[in-house]
Amino acid sequence: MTRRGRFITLEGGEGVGKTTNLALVVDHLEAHGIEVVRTREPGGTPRAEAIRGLLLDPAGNEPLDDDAELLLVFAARAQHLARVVRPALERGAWVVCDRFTDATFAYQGGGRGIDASRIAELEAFVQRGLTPDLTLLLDMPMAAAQRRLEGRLDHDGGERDRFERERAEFFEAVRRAYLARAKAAPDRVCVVNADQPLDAVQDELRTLLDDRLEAWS
Ligand code: T5A
Repeated sequence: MTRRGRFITLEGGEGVGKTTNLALVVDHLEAHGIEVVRTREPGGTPRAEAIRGLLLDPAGNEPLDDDAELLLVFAARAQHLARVVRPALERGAWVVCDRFTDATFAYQGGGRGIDASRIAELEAFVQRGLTPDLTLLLDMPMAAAQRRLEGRLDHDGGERDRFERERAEFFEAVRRAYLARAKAAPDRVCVVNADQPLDAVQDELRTLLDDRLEAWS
């Protein structure tokens, strides 16, 4: 019987370096001969990416209701789990995902103030017990992450999305909620200091991955 693959997620606030470091995680696992599916949330399938568009689009004069935002996040997740994550894990591939449900507890819970018990109900309904095996939480002070984000936006010429337009208090609440999640699940969530040169962040990530690979072998 094929052994189920491992499910690894990267988390953190805006601009902490998730996308940059996702590539390192994927490369490191592939160098160990592991088949890896790289994906992201919200998104990961054409329909889930369409929902991502609704969530991130700052345009329009109709504000998005917080409950509608929460349900859209989980609608995208249900589609992503059904079409990408579960099939990959079942055939023995590992899945490395840029954000997952910790982001919902951080953004919709911490940021928007939705009760965690309500989020947990949807988590149970949509995920039916599937949770990440390992979560790498990139953590750094919000102001420094904002400077990085501005650097990237200047470089790419992009516009801030609907979340990136939030105020500082929103991002502080997101960070607190992430750190609370890490404290509550220390075996699953590893906090990585993202406020250091990229080489140092990546050394830390490689060490964490090697520890897990050894523990899981
Ligand atoms: N969301 C998502 C919810 O509200 N609920 C949910 O349940 C989920 C799943 C998705 C949005 O959706 C919300 C949260 C988000 O707002 P996203 O694109 O996944 O959006 O998230 P962002 O944080 O916006 O992604 P970014 O691409 O902006 O940030 P990253 O990926 O954290 O950062 P990255 O890798 O692009 O790096 C930013 C810049 O910093 C540099 C990079 O080169 C880049 O220029 N950098 C460093 N510079 C110096 N030192 C280092 N160590 C560096 N690491 C990276």
